[in-house]
Amino acid sequence: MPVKAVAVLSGSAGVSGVVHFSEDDSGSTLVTGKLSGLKPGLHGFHVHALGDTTNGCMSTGGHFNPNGKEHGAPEDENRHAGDLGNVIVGEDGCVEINITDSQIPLTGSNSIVGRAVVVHADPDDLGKGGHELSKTTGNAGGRLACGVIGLQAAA
Ligand SMILES: [Cu+2]
Ligand SMILES: [Zn+2]
Repeated sequence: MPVKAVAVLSGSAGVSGVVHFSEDDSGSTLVTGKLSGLKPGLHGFHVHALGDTTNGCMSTGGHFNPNGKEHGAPEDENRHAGDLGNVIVGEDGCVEINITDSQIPLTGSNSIVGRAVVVHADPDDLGKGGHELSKTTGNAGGRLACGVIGLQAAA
């Protein structure tokens, strides 16, 4: 039976969404869902280390990084486990998410359950922007919305 999880995102300025996670037999996790209320274009999209929203998205910590790596692109060897790159928002302010990633399991010691998913104000430069924040956050700007990743009943 696949393990499933869900995060309900909320935040400032009417940004919201629901993101679903499903781990397959190979250990990869399928990430699907929809976000709305965003400015068209690229927005950084990450799993952050903590499921703590007591101070809004600010208290979700840094990017989930169990292996002590630098910030990077999803396809990079040297990346945080939580680095899911960018979502590309359309003119209607919405984006349908469809990502498969091997570093965000829902089981085991590196499980992302109980952590948070965050969407940012700006594009993630994937570690290559040359900014002082490129190697830690991708210089993706403010945290517009976030949600804690919680277990969901298996289908
Ligand atoms: Cu982030
Ligand atoms: Zn990162």
